[in-house]
Formats: sequence, structure tokens, C-alpha cells
Amino acid sequence: MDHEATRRDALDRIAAAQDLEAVEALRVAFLGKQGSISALLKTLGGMSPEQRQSEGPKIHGLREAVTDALAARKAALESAALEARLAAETVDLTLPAAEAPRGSIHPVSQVMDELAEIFADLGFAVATGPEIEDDWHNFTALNMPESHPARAMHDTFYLPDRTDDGRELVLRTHTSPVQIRAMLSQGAPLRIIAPGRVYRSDSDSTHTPMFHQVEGLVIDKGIHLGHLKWTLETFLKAFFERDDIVLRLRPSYFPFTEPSVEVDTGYAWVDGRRVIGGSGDAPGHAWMELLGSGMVNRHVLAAGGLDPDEWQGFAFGVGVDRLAMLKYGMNDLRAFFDGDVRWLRHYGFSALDVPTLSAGVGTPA
Ligand code: 2NL
Repeated sequence: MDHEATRRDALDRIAAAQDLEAVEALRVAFLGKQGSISALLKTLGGMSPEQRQSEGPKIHGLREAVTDALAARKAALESAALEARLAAETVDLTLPAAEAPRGSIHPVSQVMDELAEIFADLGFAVATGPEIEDDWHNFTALNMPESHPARAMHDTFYLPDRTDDGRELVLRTHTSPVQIRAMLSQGAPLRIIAPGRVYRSDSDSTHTPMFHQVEGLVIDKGIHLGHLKWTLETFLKAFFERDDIVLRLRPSYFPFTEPSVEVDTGYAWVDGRRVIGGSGDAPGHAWMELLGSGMVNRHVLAAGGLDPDEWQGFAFGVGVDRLAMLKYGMNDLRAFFDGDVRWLRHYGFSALDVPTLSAGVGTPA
């Protein structure tokens, strides 16, 4: 074969190569150690100077043409492969991920958000504080001095360490210490809710060692039980989204309030569930204890740095988990903290369901 025929044959075969492996095989066949064009190059060494002068440029030109053709074919195949991949792997980034695990908002979080929204509308700010407390903020300031029987009743988790000034450390048994801290740092007047985790060494079908509480505190001049009752009634009507909430206030005792009142609401059984609404004395209805409250004890005001002859207040505390169960119809508290994805899928909320008063804080349509 003359050089021209060799060139045509090589370029035809390169143009016909269907994949990168075929291009590589041709490169080896032409330009590899044993390659046909490499063999031609080697013949230059045995030629006379005249022959080499005429043959050299032809053979080098042949090598160059084949090298260029291989590179061009390789680039064409690579870009075709990329085009094919781009066409096959189109992805619409505006579609929701089909198989990605989807999270949901836990009912406790949802209810906490609902409470914050309802109370914000009444002028309350949300206060937070540490879950590890010292016994002064958790007990003493709340009119529970050492050896007070209420301390034992709280089933407190004690930590092995103490504060630098020798106070015992506990997992807070209620969110009241948050409110003590708010009184001390912000003074009066004050309108806050304190939602969060609390801990008691108690575990059965209706008690978990960790649960959620929201407390509320209003301090101003001339505050009385009427303000307490109106506030709780307004809150419960907004939370349960019904106007027929009826409250019954019973005298009670808490160390931190005086007088203390327990608040019951009327309810009825509907489809095996308690549904809040109506008077507990109405036919088919009964009363259920919902929350504890009272006028802030003057010792507690004083511990909060306030003059009890100048400032009065009311406070209340309620279990968030129980509120969630009543509103959304769960019957086993323990399932709240099992992390069972089936339960979460069933009772969880979409992250887009943000409770707002304008759109309603209740179950989305
Ligand atoms: C309940 C209901 C209650 C309070 C919590 C409170 C907080 C301060 C001052 C006075 Cl800073 N009171 N919180 C009041 C009454 C009831 O919780 O069933 N607790 C065992």
C-alpha cells in the first residue's frame, strides 16, 4: 500500500469507530509500539539521506493526520456520550423529591407554636430558660423552701454536681423558674408564657419522665382573678376553636399561688374521644381538670424582686402533651416520644402548616 492508500484506509477506519474502546484499539494498531505507522517511522533509519528526505515528510505527515483524526473522533464520541447522558438524565428541580424521606412537625411542636401564636395576640412574649436549674430558681423562689413536702412530691431528678456557690442542681420540674428569671431580669409589668421540657422521675401510661409544660405569668397593678379567668377562657376558645368552652374554677393549693384555682372544662364523649365544649353539668357531659392556676403568692413576687404591695399577678400551668392529645385525638402519651415513623406520619404536621390566627390555629382543611 502506498502512503496515500494507507492514509485513506486509516482515516476511514477511524471515522467508522463507534466507541472510545474502538478508537483506542486503532491508536494502538497505528501508533503503538507494534503499530503499522510506528513501523513505517522505523524504516526511515535504514534509508539513504535522499530517500529519507523525500519519505520523511510523507511518513510524518501520515502520522500527524492519523493522530489528529484519532483525537477528533475521540472528542466527537465523548461529546455525543455527554449529549446522550444529558438527554437521558434530565431532572426537573421544581418537582418534589419522590423517594426522599419526608419529615413532619411533631404535634407537641405544632401545639407549642399554636400557643405562642394565641398568646402573642394577647400581648404575651415567649420566655425560655435552662433545663438544668439550681434548687433556688426551681423551688425556693417558688415558696418551696428546703424540706417543703412539695419538693418530694415533684419526683425531682438531682444532678451529682452543684453550682459554684453550692446550690443543688436539678432537671427543672416545671417552667416556673423561667418566670422567676424573667421577673428578676425584666421587672414588672410582665406578660410572658414559658413553654418547654420539664422532668419528673415518674413513668406510667399517663406520665413520662420528660414532658412539656407551658406556664403563663401576668404581672401588673390591680390584677385579679377576673383577669385570670378571662385570659384562660379566651386562650381555650382560640386553642380548641370553639365558642362554647365553659370553665369551672375550683379552690386548690399550690405553694406558688394564693389563692390557687384548678380549672375544669366541660366535655363530652364523641366517637370514643373526649371533645372539649359545653358545661360539664349538661346532659352527656362531664368536667375534666385541664390546668392549675392562681394569683402569684406574695413570697414569689418578692423572690422575683418585686414589691408585693405594688404589683399583683396571676399564673397558670398546663401540660402541652395533654393539650395535644385532647385537640388531636391521641390516646397514649407514651407514643409521643417513641419516634415511630408511622405515628409521626399519621399525627405529624406539614412544615408548611404554620399556625396563624388569621388562617386558624386548628387542623388544616
Ligand atoms: C400545675 C399548674 C401552675 C403556676 C403553675 C407559677 C409561676 C410563677 C408564680 C406563680 Cl413564677 N405560679 N406557676 C401557678 C399555678 C399552677 O401549674 O398543675 N402545677 C403543678
